[in-house]
Amino acid sequence: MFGVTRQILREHLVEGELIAGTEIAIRIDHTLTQDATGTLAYLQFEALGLDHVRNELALSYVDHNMLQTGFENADDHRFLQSAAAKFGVHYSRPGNGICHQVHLERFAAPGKTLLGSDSHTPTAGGMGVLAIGAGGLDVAMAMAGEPFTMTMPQVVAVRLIGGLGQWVSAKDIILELLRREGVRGGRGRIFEYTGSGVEALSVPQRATITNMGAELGATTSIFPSDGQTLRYLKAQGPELSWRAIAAGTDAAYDAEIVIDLDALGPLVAGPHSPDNVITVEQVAGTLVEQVAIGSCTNSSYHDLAIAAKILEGRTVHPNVSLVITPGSRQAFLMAEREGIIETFLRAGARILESACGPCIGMGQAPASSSASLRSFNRNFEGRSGTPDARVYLASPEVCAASALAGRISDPRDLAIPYPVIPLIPAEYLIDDTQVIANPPNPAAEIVRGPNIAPLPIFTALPDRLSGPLLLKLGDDVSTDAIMPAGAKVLPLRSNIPALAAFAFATVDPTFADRAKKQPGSFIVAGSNYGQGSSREHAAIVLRYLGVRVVIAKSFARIHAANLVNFGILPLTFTDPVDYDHLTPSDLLDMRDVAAQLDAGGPVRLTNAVGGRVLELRHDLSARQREILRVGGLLNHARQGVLAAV
Ligand code: MIC
Ligand code: SF4
Repeated sequence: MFGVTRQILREHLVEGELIAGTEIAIRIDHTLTQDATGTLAYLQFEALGLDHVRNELALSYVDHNMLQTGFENADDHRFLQSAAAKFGVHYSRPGNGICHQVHLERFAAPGKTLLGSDSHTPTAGGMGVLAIGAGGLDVAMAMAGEPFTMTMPQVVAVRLIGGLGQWVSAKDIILELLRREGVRGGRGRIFEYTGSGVEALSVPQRATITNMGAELGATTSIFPSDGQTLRYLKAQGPELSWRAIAAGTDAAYDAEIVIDLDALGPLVAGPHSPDNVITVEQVAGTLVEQVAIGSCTNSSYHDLAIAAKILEGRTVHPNVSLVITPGSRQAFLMAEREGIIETFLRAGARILESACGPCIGMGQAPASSSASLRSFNRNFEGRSGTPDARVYLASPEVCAASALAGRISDPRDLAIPYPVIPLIPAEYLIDDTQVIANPPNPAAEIVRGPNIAPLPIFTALPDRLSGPLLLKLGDDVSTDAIMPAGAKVLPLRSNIPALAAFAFATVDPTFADRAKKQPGSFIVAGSNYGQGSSREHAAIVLRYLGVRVVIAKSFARIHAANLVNFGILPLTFTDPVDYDHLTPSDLLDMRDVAAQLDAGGPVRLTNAVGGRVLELRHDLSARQREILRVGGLLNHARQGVLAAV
């Protein structure tokens, strides 16, 4: 018998063998897009020339671009709604909730594969779904019925033993894993949760853990489908389908990590990385001016209920702005029905709509150089919208306790008994009216406003790449640094020429101009380049600005795939010393590009300044080399596989 991961992969395997490190292709059942990545995904789907989606269930959620300070976001929503109506995609309307939360509640089904154009797609792993984040173009290909290709990861068993104590939550389990493994610890790995400690965890708790597996850089994270899954699905409505998926007792894994839940206490991730994890005691007393409860990590009905219980009958500290974002309309409606919203309001909280909101810098940027404590999953520098804000991440319990005190506080010090709230209610409130289930309608018109710019056309890879080294970066550069989001930039996601002006804006405001003037340029980075978001914009804009090669010590999985998809060559150092020798004034030259890549050996580049020869590596498959050769996946798909359709 196999583990849960391998069972689902075997059922969906189209090509290859389940041997870690080799290329496999799997059939994708469900797809998910959100608006900030969805506009490009549907433009790309349209460019493939198909009139309807081919996969079992395709969903388009609107949750990121919700501040409508100009026409742009409203135009995007209209475009998405009309594209969904044409292609036969379910459309979850703005206000219905964060994609991962709504998906878990209403559409996730154990044993399915899900590909989503958002890095937190693995949230559905809490329900026994093999759920993977990818760039929008990969999702467009899955909607076209194409299998998804990836390198088979190692499967790591995370054995949970014991049980969570009072005031300790699922967030603390994943923060503990981040503390141990770091933001690079999940690269090339899938985390499969096993052990007796799994049984007591509800589906929403499991989803908090699989959601933040993205911060480890993992391909995905998954729980078995068991009695807890059945309970959750029953509470979500009788029509939802359940099947048991358990790991065999003799299931083999590539590695094992054991976490003793009894030994855990409340944890906090400090600025500016989700793996900068310390105990709440270590950071208690830090003044906070903002506390935010929400995001796809911790905004379930239970998360809201427990925070409300802590706040009940009290008022938040006068120096704290407490903002609450219920993860979905379902959670919002239930919180309203049960008086939870009233408790929040009476405590002085500000209630936002069900959307990503502050998590992606769409409003609620904290005050200058202040600290914000959030139940979210990412705290990269500047992501909140305030460059010098310090963002801490913790459970809803720690957040609520801290909002009362005005300082980061240990909820165990609250002079109240631990609130007894069922982990899931007997019945969730079901109302699917805000999801439009579209049958395909090829005659429908796609509506485009001026913000929907045509896709840039990319040319084939030349046989000689030479150009300046434009930027030298350090380790763990996130896609938030490459292509910032936030209220000003996010509305331009469907307009690559306009968006490109903001590439690396917070790192080097001169970058976009310099790049445009010097096409054929190179970028150099340290380890884990491109961690975080799945936004393919971080690759497209660079390609649009003329960047042809990124040389890094290592790459984050989704971003490396996105670079290839848009015709940028990702190379890695064989000798890390070469990284130290490169400087931003260098001129790099690579000859016989295709032949060098095909040869499989070291890839040689000359630095025209000083004449040093660099020996680099690539781990591109034959398919990826072909994609690069023709200038990207869209060109490849149009010329090849889909041409016959
Ligand atoms: C994020 O959390 O960074 C986002 C915004 O959800 C992204 C997607 C995007 O950039 O649109 C993600 O995680 O993939
Ligand atoms: Fe939205 Fe934040 Fe979740 Fe990304 S991490 S999907 S921005 S709530």
